[in-house]
Amino acid sequence: MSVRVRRTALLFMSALLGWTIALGPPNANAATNRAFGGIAGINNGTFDGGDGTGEAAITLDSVKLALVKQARDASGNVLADGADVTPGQQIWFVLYIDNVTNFPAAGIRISDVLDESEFTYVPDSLESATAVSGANDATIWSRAWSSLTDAVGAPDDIASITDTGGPPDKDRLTIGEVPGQMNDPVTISANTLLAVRFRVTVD
Ligand SMILES: [Ca+2]
Ligand SMILES: [Ca+2]
Repeated sequence: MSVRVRRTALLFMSALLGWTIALGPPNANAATNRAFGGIAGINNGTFDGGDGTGEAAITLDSVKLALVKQARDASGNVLADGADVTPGQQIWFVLYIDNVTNFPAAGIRISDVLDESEFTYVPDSLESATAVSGANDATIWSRAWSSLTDAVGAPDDIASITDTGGPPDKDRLTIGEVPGQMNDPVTISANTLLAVRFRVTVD
């Protein structure tokens, strides 16, 4: 058991390091853009008041959205970090992003590499669901999940999983328009949580 616990904990850590998440326009930190312009043909850098004393400024506020990854048992119970799992057992991995803002988050891209020394992907187990922002673990699990194809497709949906080497099973999950494995673009509506899940067998 102790060996398994340690290996699982290491996997979580390596998986965390391996993730990349890229967001569209909302990912920039707050910034102020100043427009240069003038009144009556005088480029004095002001639009405010029309008297030449103001300053045209637009402040863009944004937040960084966190990617959460959970391991869950067959019933959807979240497994604690380093929880014991047994060879042959099937578990779920759930990835979700909660867009807590009042604006859509466009250009979401996620890449997640499965550690094939620990887990084997269960074919055709990719699914997605949405929930209201702030939904708890049980609510997320209870949502209506829609099947996604493993294939990259034309692209045909927002996610895919491919075999990049090692064992002949699929090991690289991408969500959104990830270069080299392009899926449909992903935009998460305001105040909405997007979750993707897939099943694996513990090696
Ligand atoms: Ca697909
Ligand atoms: Ca593989």
